[in-house]
Amino acid sequence: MHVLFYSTLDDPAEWLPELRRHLPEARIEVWPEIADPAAVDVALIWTPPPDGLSRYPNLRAVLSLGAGVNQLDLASLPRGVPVARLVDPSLTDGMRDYCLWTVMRYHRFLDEHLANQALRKWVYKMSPPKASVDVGILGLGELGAAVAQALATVGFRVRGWARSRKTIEGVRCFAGEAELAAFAAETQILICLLPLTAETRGILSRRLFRMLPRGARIINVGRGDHLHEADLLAALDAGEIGAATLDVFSREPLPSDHVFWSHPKITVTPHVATWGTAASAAPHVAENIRRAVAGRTLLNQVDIARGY
Ligand code: NDP
Ligand code: OXD
Repeated sequence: MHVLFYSTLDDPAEWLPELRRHLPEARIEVWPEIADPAAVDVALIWTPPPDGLSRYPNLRAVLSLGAGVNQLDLASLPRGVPVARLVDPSLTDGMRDYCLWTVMRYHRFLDEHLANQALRKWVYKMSPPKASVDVGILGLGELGAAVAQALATVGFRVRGWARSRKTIEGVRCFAGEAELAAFAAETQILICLLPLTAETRGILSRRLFRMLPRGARIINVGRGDHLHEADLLAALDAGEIGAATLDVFSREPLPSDHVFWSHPKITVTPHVATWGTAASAAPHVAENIRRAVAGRTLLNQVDIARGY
C-alpha cells in the first residue's frame, strides 16, 4: 500500500501522522521524494503535482484533499483511474459557520453599523424578522444541504436549487434550468455552493443577477469561475446587486491590483470558507485508500463525465 501526498495547501506534517495512525501498513511519501513511481497505488492531492500523474503507471485512485475536484483538471488525469472527493464533518461544519456568519452579517446590517460607528452616528436600524428574509442556495449537495438546513433552523426562509429534485425539511427545493428563474425570483441573499463544471461555469452572471430581486446580496463560496467578474461589477454599480462576499476567485491568490480588494461593496476572504482537518478527515481517506487497493468502489466517487 503506497501513497503519494502532494498539496500546496495542506501540511504533510499534519496529515502524515494522522494517516499513519489509521493506516499503519501504508508507505506514504511526499512529492517529489517518490522512491519508486511504479509502486504508487494512490495519489492524495489537492492539485496534480507539477509533473502530473502519468509517471505512476499503477495508480488505482486519485483522492482529492478538497470537496471540489475541478482543481484536479479531471480531463488531464490518467484515464480509467477512479477519483474521489473529500466529504468530512469538519469541512461541512466550517462551511455552515461561514455561510451563517455572512448571512447574519447582511441580515443584521453590520456594514451599515460599522460605517455609522466611523461617523460616530447613532442610527437605530433594526433588521426585519428572519422569517421574512429569503436565502437561496445554488447546489444542495453535502455542503449546500447542510447550509440550507442550518439557515432554516435559525429561522430564515430558505430555498435551494439543484440538478435533481431534493426533499429537505424546511427548505423549498427547485430543480434544473427550468426552475432557476422561479428559485431566483425571491432570493434576497444568494449563496453559490455548486461544483465548477461546464454547466455551472459563469452561472453568477448578468442573466442570473437580473432574475434576483433588486439589491440582492451574493455569497460565492463555490469556485471563482462561477462568477462573471465584469457582470458583478456592473450589477453593483447599477444597484441590481447590493453587495457580495467572495471567498473564491478565478485567480488565486487574488492579484494585489485586482479591483475587488478595494471595492466598497465587496468583501474578500482568501478561500478560507472551510477545509477538512487531517484529524477529522484521515479515517475517511484511510478507508478510501483501503478500498482503492482492494479494487472496491470508493466513497464519494466522482462521476467524471458529470464533473462532480
Ligand atoms: P456536492 O457534489 O455534494 O453537491 C453539488 C450540488 O450541486 C448538488 O446538489 C448538485 O445537484 C448541484 N449541481 C451540480 N451541477 C448542477 C447543475 N448544472 N445545475 C444545478 N445543480 C447542480 O458538492 P459539495 O456540496 O460537497 O461541494 C460543493 C462545492 O463547494 C465544491 O465543488 C467546491 O467547489 C465548493 N467548496 C468550496 C470551499 C471553500 O472553502 N470555498 C470548500 C469546499 C467546497 P444534484 O444533487 O442534483 O446532483
Ligand atoms: C474544497 C475547497 O474544495 O477547499 O474543499 O475549496
